Amino acid sequence: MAHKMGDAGNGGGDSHAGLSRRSFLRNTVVGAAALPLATTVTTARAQGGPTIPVVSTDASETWAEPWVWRPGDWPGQQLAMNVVENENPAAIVGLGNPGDILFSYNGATPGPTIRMKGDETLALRLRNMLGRDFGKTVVGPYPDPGALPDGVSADDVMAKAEQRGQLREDFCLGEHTNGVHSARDTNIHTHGLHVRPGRNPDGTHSDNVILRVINQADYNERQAQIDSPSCAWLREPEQTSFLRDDEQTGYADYEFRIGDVQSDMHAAIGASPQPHPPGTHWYHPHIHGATHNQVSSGMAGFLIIEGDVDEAINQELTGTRNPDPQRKTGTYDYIERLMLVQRVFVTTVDPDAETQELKSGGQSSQAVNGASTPRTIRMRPGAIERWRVLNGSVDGRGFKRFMVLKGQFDTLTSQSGNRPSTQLVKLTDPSNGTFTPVSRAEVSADKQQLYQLAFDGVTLVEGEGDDVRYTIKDLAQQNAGTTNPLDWPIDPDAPNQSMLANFEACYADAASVVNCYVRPNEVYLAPGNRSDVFFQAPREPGVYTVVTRGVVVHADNYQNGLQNAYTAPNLSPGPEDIIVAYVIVEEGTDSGGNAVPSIPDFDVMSLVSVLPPVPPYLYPVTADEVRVKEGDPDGGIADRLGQYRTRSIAYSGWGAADFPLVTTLGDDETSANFKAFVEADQANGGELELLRYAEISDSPGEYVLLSPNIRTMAISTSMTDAVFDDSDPMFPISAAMGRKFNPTDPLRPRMLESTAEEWAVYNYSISLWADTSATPAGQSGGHYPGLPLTRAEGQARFAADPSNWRLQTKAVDHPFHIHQNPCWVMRIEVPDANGNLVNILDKPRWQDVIMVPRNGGRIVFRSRFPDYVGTYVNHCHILLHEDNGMMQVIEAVPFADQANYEPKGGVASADASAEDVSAVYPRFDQARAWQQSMTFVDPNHSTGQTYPGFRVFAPTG
Ligand SMILES: [Cu+2]
Repeated sequence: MAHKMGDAGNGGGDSHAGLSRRSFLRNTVVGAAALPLATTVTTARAQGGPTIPVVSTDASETWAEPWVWRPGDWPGQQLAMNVVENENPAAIVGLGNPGDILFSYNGATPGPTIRMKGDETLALRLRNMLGRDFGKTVVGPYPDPGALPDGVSADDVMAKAEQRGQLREDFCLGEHTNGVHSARDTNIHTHGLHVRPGRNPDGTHSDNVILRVINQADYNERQAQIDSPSCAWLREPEQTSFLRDDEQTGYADYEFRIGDVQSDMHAAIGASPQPHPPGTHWYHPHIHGATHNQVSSGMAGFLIIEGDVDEAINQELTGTRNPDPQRKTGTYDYIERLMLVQRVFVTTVDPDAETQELKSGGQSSQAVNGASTPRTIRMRPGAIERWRVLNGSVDGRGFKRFMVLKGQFDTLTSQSGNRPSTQLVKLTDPSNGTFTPVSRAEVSADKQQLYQLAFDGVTLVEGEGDDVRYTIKDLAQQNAGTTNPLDWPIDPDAPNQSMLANFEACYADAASVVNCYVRPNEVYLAPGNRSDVFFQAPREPGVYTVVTRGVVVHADNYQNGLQNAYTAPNLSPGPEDIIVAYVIVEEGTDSGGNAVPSIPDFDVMSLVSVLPPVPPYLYPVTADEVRVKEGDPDGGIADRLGQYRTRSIAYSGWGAADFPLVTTLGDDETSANFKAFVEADQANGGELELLRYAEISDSPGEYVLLSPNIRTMAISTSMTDAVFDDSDPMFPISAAMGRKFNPTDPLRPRMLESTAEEWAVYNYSISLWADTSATPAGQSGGHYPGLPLTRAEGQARFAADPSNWRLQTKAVDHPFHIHQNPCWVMRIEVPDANGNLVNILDKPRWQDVIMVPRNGGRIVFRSRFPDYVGTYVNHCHILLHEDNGMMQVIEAVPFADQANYEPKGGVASADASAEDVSAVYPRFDQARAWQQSMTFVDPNHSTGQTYPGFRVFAPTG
């Protein structure tokens, strides 16, 4: 199976008339930071120069969506989902001819759109038609090859791993391996569906994300190479086949049976089954180790459940309950459009391959429905469209703000260090094609009105008690009348400095935090989020631009870049904006060229009155439901009656590039423990030498702790036992320690079926600050001893010494995603500069992906666990974090004594103070968060690997 990397660089997709956009950009703004606002960019057709295309209002509509599969149209038939690899990626013809995709469903991206009713069954056969996997993956406590100090080479580390039998070939690896591996295994997950996890009673697969469908070539390889160290498990006497229990070769049959939601409740009251609520969901591979690579290569598609909400809206706007959703129908030209936005479109996806040629390194770009050039939509003034928007981005920079802007905008890409950044430019003189860079405030002023119908596939719900109803949100009213500190004016003589000041102003107080995150007429979408919005074409004809703007407060990268810009002025990374579509608004004509009557006025908010009743399944989860009551299955267990079922877990850890430096030097307790750890190890033969720490080349006998090959991201299963075991300074294991994915984790959360729980999820990935002027003994690359300071303290030190102090170890907001059951989210709490938590959620709502803010941020939600028992997962939807082990198995259990929630005397609420919520769910301080992020258990290694394996304490100073 050969994949030609040589073709990767010339992928199409970006071509406009004349030079490609990319080459234009390279020629124009390489090395530039934000363009000075006075600069204009002209199409310069007259000079024969490169161009930005001007959208003509005469242009015809080019909007395109994948083909549609409706199970109801094909009774008894399976949808064929063939996972194929492109032998010659440059030749692939996807919907938008996106370039060099490597893997796809049926040869195109996105995959087919599935539209089904809430009581139907989706049957599909997933075939893995990929070739043999080339990958070799290090399993064990090895350092990241890209973050080694002087004197240690990646080859040394790999040789050591090979010698110890820990450089494994992917065809024998399984789901227990955390890290990037097995690019050519696959499976499928229905993101957002309330459906049975695992298998159906008849053995077909339902939403089974533990299943691994391996390809025939790898299966053959296992038989041919059974003596390989990688396949030791195959030689165990009890192993009777070439497959693990959770593996299948070649294909798998799935049946997603989504009717009969809340079956227990309906059986109990003698009511008839209830269909799955209608909504915008999606499907994508969920194969641990390769999820990031497969989803980012375009393996994703819409999964739309249709039902009463849609029929009511259709009836009102088109006069018929079931029009073709892809055709303009009725007085208002009503149509649905599907928008799959992906920030990164990875074109080559086998990074663990043996040769550089097969590794990642080809071009990547953004894509909308698989197309990397924006397409056009035509609307008549007053027309109403429903857009189902999916943020299918997979990475830490995939947080997006969806909006529609008046005018034609385009993006200019510049190269900042090794990462591209983009800046919006606006067409300011159509007569000569002049585009002008625009400030953030100017962009905000061009935003058009949007109405939000649903989030994460659930129609918005409001009210309480007996008065619960569906609603629509007028996004013009969302935090209206405020300004975003990020939009404040920029000093043209010191743009980076004043942008940094604006950034810091976001965290000054509670109101500033809210004003930065919650903006009128836009929808904040973390990777994996969906939102349904109505857009009503303005009365003013012209070109409008649908954009997803990058979120700069999602991580420390932007702040860090602005700080660096003090000493290297051209390195300010910009946000990343994606042009989703151009909307040409113009009155229409008939085939004879005569004007047709204008569309009459319609108040979109009036649709609220036609929305159907809310099914009990989507009623807000009350505190009373969370409380253990008499007659409940767990009511008879000692000390449970009257208590609330609660749970608190924490996401934590850092990327390898940001790992703080830890050495045996110094006289703090960590250094002493580290020293003792090394000596004990050496006394046992020094087995771990080079694996996760290395001798400092100019200081024999002293050691530096290396960043691990897999990211340190992990999840703790309980905060109850929130202290390290002090009895053993070497291996402090506790439930509060971060744990990497283990499909049979004995400490997994267990929820009692048909009850509700309240969860608090913390993010203890924290920013670390360092004096980067000194090169500490044991220095390794850009790694410094990082101090866990509050944002205010770090900023004060930076202000006092901007040449040297930096936010050096960067943290990120983790998008928490849970399968099977949506969450009634009550709080999303962002820490201000002093660490005080600010709830940015104006009203509770249903979600299945929830951004958990870094630096000790918190979300609080309640969830019901009806209908299904069995294991499923929660995980970070930055999918590389997931592949690296930031995933946790959870289980809905049928018997009360199996549940392991934490009974508490109180719960949180949407309007309680953050302090009151913290009294229920105690927070870690920064020093404890540092410990949490530094220490995790990886059960994939036979010993139950702990990292780093000795007690660690945050540095102070
Ligand atoms: Cu994450």
